[in-house]
Amino acid sequence: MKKLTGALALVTLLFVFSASPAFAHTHLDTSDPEEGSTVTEALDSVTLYFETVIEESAVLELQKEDGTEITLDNITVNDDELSADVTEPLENGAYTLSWDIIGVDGHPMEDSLSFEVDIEETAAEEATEEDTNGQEDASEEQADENEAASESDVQDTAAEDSNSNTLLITILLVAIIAVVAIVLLKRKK
Ligand SMILES: [Cu+2]
Repeated sequence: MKKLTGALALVTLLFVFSASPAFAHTHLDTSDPEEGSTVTEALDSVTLYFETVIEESAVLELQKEDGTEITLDNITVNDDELSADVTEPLENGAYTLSWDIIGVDGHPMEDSLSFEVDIEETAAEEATEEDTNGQEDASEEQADENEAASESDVQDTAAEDSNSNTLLITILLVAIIAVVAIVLLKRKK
């Protein structure tokens, strides 16, 4: 009887560990800009990072607080990322970025986040000056951006790897505990 109870407990444990992460809805993980943040430099793109891969058919919309729709160009799905270019300069104010995606489990998920744009006028003037400095600066900036982008990709991949490692280790631990428990129960007889 004791043996049966122990075995049942182990099966339950295994089930709980294996079932929880894989079958959840796909929520937003992080974003750029983040929910509730204040953007102080010209915003030229928005990116949403989801918990899982999403389907290509994603919808992404940007709205100013007064309801004005801001045109988003080049809306792109890349595995768990949904991004778009913001081609017109954003006036200072509050914005809502909303999405309608289909997650890895086939469920549609609709949500939104808010952020504020607050760019100082001097910053805007500096940006204009930079533009007149010619193409060299622009290409340097582009190179920096590319570098930053690939660095964050590497970090994302590393984070995913460590997540799945944690899960594997957990399963392994539970399996070891199961074996030890079974051996102990057999000895007690
Ligand atoms: Cu779901």
